[in-house]
Amino acid sequence: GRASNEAAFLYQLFVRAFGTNNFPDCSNMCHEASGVALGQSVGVGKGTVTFDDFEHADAIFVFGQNPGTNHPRMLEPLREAVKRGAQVVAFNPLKERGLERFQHPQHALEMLTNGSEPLNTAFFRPALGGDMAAVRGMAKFLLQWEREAQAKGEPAVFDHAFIAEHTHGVEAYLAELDATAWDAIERQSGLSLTEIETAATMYRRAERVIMCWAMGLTQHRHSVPTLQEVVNLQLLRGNIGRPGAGLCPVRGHSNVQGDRTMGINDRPPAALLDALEKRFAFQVPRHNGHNTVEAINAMLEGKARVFIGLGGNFAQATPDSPRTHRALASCALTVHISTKLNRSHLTCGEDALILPCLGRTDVDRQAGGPQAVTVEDSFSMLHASYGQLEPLSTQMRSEPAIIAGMAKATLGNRPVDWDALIADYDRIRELIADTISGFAGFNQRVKHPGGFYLGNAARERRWNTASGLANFSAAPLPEDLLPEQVRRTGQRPDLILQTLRSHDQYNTTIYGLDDRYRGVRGQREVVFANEADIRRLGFEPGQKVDMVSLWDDGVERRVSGFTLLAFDVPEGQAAAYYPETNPLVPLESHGEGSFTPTSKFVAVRLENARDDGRIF
Ligand SMILES: Nc1nc2c(c(=O)[nH]1)N[C@H]1C(S)=C(S)[C@@H](COP(=O)(O)OP(=O)(O)OC[C@H]3O[C@@H](n4cnc5c(=O)[nH]c(N)nc54)[C@H](O)[C@@H]3O)O[C@H]1N2
Ligand SMILES: Nc1nc2c(c(=O)[nH]1)N[C@H]1C(S)=C(S)[C@@H](COP(=O)(O)OP(=O)(O)OC[C@H]3O[C@@H](n4cnc5c(=O)[nH]c(N)nc54)[C@H](O)[C@@H]3O)O[C@H]1N2
Ligand SMILES: [Mo]
Repeated sequence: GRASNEAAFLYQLFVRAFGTNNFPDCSNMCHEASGVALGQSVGVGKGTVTFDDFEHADAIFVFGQNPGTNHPRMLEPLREAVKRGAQVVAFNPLKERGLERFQHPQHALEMLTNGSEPLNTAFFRPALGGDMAAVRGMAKFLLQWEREAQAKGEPAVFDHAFIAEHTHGVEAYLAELDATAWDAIERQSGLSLTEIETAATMYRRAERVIMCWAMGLTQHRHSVPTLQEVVNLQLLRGNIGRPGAGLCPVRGHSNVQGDRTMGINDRPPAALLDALEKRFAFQVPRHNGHNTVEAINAMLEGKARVFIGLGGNFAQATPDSPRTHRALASCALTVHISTKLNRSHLTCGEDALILPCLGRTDVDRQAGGPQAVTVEDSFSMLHASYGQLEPLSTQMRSEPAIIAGMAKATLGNRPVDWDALIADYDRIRELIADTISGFAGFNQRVKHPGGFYLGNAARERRWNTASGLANFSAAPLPEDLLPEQVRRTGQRPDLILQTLRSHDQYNTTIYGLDDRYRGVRGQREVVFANEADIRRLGFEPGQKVDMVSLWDDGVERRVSGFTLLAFDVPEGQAAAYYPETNPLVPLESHGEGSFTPTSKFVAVRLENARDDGRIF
């Protein structure tokens, strides 16, 4: 997720020339559902807004995201929005500090800007996985109001011109809204109909709405239909492809989006493969490759014998940790190209290499002089940067140089002269310009101060979908949020656990043991739970417990010695930190159509802590 565009492009060229599309990637565990859902619904798997849109929005909805810790630069635009009277509406079971702050503005003025309305912010606390039902409920209210408006001859609630000109499938969707019962919506969302009506009112009265989301929406079994429901709601009022309105999946790693654009994709689009084949003299593999979950299975089954990690901490970030460690250890060769030592380096195949590489901030000197690399941000802006720091060692190489070296040793000077590309990265960017859509004139355009905008067809209301239109999706709500594999065991979970980040970590890199906004000091092996639940289950706050997850395969998945913290968590839910809780997530528990591990929905049982400490 952090590899530059240049490194990513060379990597996919090397791997495809070798003959596979096996690109398990951090986006498989992150925003994959966003890519799949938006691709089907609006024809581009990326956000449709730019930074400027935040200044023009009348309402910004923030679903399943903790910006105070994970996207602190977003707080300022949100604050500014509240200040000028726009609405900021959060959906999050936890009252995350960065979001809650908007509920209690420090200046009385901020509270009064929205005319006679006392508050222009709201906080809704859904059940884990309950957002699809909540958004469906909002759409159902809009439909009711639309019908009432029609009956009374009042102005329409829907944007009929937009729906007629730009969308497909509205009738089926409205029929699905009618078919969805209010009590199912209430039960599954974990919200009252009054709360959903309030949210729908806030949505309706805003002329321009941005919908933001992060892992709270993407790491569920039904994440793809959940995100498509968010799109449905936006389509009803034409909130895509207008200034101040649109869709905003808030990303993780600095170049996770660019890496995908460059072709790090286990399900590559045919257009990309065609372009590669046309430009380079080799037959590209056309079969799908392995995503993260499939890659772990392939290693376990002995079908994949070599693991190469371009960054990341595969052993820790992935689900079902003991199994994943076994998968890596069964390889003939494991290779890690890394800026920092991590746990994955100790999970070795028969042969194991650690190749330390330069970071983005290090000066990268090649035969043609110091080199710049480029990244793409969440708003599809392309930027170039030169490293400024002297590398720690003269023996470290850049990511592109390491990849080119491996490629040359494996394939010889095929399909390109690898050394020549490394001498001057402009030559890599020329190949990108030749093969990746939207990159014509890359070398010239990226010299522009501030970079350049890659463009986004959906933002211009051009829909690269099969129907040529923006598609309403008429998926039913899941019958039950609890997966079949848990129901089959006949056991009721004590709690539904979500795994999340503390303030002192960046994914698997733990900087400290504090979580300042949640008031945790000096510890990470904790479970946040509602005090009523803690007592109902026969425990006391502060007591240590084991968590065992429920699944139907007879495998015991357990973490030990976690301290119960009484916290403001909705009843029935719990939260604990990732990656320590990854042993609890079954490899088979993943999103339908996205394969993303269900890190935000793990059915668990609590037991008295075993005194043998951690088993893993
Ligand atoms: N400091 C720091 N910054 C980071 C990272 C980091 O580790 N540390 N990681 C980066 C990466 S790769 C990513 S992907 C992003 C992640 O950014 P986030 O998605 O903000 O990260 P999480 O900690 O997983 O938080 C998920 C949030 O969703 C809420 N949530 C969980 N389940 C549900 C649900 O079912 N419905 C709703 N509505 N909400 C739910 C949780 O309460 C929590 O607030 O952050 C990036 N930025
Ligand atoms: N249970 C649970 N599991 C999750 C999640 C969750 O919320 N819950 N979140 C998921 C998400 S959103 C993500 S994105 C993944 C993250 O999964 P990963 O991307 O695998 O994890 P990171 O901890 O970000 O990887 C950090 C390592 O990358 C290397 N590195 C850092 N910068 C560079 C660089 O510039 N170049 C190179 N070559 N190496 C570098 C360093 O060696 C560092 O140790 O985890 C996923 N796993
Ligand atoms: Mo991520």
